[in-house]
Amino acid sequence: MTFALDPVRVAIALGSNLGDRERYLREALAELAFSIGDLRVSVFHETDPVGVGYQPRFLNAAATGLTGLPARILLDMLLDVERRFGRERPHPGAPRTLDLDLILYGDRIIDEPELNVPHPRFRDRRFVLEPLAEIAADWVDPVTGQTVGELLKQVVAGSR
Ligand code: PH2
Ligand code: MG
Ligand code: MG
Repeated sequence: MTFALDPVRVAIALGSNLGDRERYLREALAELAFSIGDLRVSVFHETDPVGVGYQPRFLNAAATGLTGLPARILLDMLLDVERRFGRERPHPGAPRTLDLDLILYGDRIIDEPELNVPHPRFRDRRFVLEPLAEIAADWVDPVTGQTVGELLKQVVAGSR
């Protein structure tokens, strides 16, 4: 058991805007359940694409749960699931069958190549905060000290 750590609560954002979006999200959640226990899942939100030009609408969701995987191994697992669901990366921001972003890893702050947790842009993204607040409104962002619920309120206020 080289990699078994004390379980850490993690938050993952899911998105899809290509193909059978709902099926990709549902089946991705089933994959996550192999490595993440006590999985809690938001409802699926249909959202307008943000910052990627004209594209199909997204289906977004959030999930939280407990895992013994180190952050790097968890990230590799997420990327592997994306690939197995047909994710291609022709250019940054391209439409995707499945995007799985590691948003929070306990109260840890990680700044490593390809591994930045909390996710550096999640505080500005209503499509992440709205589903996440359904299941983890009280989670405190270790960088700002604000809860997910507070971050959502700010984003909503800013977008009016
Ligand atoms: N993901 C992006 C960029 N823009 N917009 C929405 N609505 N949903 C997303 O998941 C999303 C996005 C980059 O990962
Ligand atoms: Mg993303
Ligand atoms: Mg991603």
